[in-house]
Amino acid sequence: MGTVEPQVAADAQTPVTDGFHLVIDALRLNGIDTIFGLPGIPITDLTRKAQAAGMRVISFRHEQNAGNAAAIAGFMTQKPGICLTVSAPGFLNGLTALANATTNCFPMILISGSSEREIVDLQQGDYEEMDQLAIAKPLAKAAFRVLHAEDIGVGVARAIRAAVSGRPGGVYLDLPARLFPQSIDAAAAAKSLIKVVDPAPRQIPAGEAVQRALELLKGARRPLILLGKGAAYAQADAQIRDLIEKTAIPYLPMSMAKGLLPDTHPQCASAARSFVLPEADVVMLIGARLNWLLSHGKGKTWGGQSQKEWGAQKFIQIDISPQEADSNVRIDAPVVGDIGSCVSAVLAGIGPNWVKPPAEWLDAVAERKNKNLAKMAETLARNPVPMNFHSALAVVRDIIKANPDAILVNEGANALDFTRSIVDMYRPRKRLDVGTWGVMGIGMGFAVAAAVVSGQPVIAIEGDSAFGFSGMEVETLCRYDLPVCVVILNNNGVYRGDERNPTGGRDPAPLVFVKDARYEKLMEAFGGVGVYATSPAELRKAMEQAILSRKPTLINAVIDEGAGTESGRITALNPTAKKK
Ligand code: ADP
Ligand code: TPW
Repeated sequence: MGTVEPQVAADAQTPVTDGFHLVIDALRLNGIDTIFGLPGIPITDLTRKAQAAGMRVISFRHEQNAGNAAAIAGFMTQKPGICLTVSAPGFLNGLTALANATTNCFPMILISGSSEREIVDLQQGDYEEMDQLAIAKPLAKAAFRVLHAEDIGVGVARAIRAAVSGRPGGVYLDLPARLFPQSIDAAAAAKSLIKVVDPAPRQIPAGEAVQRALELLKGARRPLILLGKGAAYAQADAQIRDLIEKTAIPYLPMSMAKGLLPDTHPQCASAARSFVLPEADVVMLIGARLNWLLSHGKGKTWGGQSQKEWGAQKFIQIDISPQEADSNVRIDAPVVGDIGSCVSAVLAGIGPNWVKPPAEWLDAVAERKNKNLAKMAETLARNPVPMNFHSALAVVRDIIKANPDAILVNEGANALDFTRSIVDMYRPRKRLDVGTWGVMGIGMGFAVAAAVVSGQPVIAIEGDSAFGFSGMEVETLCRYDLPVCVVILNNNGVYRGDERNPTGGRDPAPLVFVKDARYEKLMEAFGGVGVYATSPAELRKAMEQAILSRKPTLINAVIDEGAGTESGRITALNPTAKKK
């Protein structure tokens, strides 16, 4: 099943092409210029030929990281990110990223080579045999297989449309090994390709839905706007900013919507989150789901234990998926359409006579916010020895402020929660993190893609456990010489590093790692810059240097092993958490 060169046509005058070239041509015709993947049978030659054809081919050390790279490239660009893998094990390694992309509404296409249908379907034990299409289906928004070279154009076009239209998601495209060397008349092949016209059509909301939303907003005494990562994805930044500033309504960004407006914006209510959620009377969700990250729109977070107490809120929800409304609580005014069109339609209804929300509400939000910000400033000003999350992240905060175009990748538990609340973001789509699942392992895949797609410096703030899931990709950072600065907030373990084996036996406790591990040497092994930092001053110097030099850098920022709580801020989901 190795690679086969295109056959010579019977009539040597007729130019022929093959499946390899058609896949590449179909992608390129649709503006896709980068492939994230890992070569092997039967797609080795596809990676070579793609590079020879001028595509950027970024090879990883594990397919999950290539898949995560593709997914976040899709989020950043609105073009489906491509992940290319070999059959069965490579495909399965990529599948976690595909499922995560679907969960997060990121457009990506996982393209995997597969073995022959006849053998797979009779279960005759082919090399890396697996019914990949069937396995991918429940985890993808759509899944397709192409058997004939003349159908490659249609297969790629369908995959692109499925990934980016409506609610974006992960798509699986199965390409059996025998497809690639199939020879086909070049003129017929060219005609079979499809340049997708309007892959993500605008979806205009109904006038009465917009009116319903406007009525609710106008009647609100304590309105709140919640921005989710769908709002960041939509690239309707100017309209969203306009809506917020014209209405003067306080807003709260979800994690990956931070920076859509600068976090320092006077209307940003992030520092008063636990006040505004239960107090608001009308909440307008823009590209955010009422899932666990928003306590399902009910309970204590929203003002009471019983439905009588929390049921007082009214919700407006702008979303492209007509099925999203009422998923957790009643949505009083669903507005279905793409965010650009919906926000523009709402804006058009906000005339010059718009009355700002009552001063009482705005003052109450401001008061709570300022109190919390002052408290935080006090905590950040402390300089404990050893460093803790706060003193290390105060440095990261300054670095991002000075470099607002840098992209921040973030994973861990405490490392995630503290970074989200301490480090302000100033520009849209600059914060990339664990998303809807809170999944560990996105770090290096996201960092590689962010650097490749944007050319901007990337700062990855990683828990030491989180980093381990994709750590081998530091070699990839060095190989492609990417301007990525990885900062490991190293507290010797999962959540923290001070647990002991209660039996007194030889094995360490399940949550702790090797003490004083020298992660920075991993980066040095491949020619990058490694720094061991035990103080905020050392951390600052190393980060500034990394941004300046654009060299792949790994800073092992040693913090107190007793810093951090089990599960970070989501301890409530973990009723048996060990209290310290
Ligand atoms: P967060 O985790 O930030 O709250 P979610 O991932 O839960 O965000 O929600 C994103 C929502 O945005 C999804 O319900 C998705 O359907 C929606 N969405 C994504 N892209 C668009 C778009 N272009 N227009 C409208 N809605 C969108
Ligand atoms: C794929 C469970 C959530 S957070 C975390 C794990 C293992 C690591 C926390 O430790 P870290 O951060 O990174 O050192 P910190 O700052 O708290 O010390 N497997 C997957 N996803 C998840 N979410 C887990 C396990 C988990």
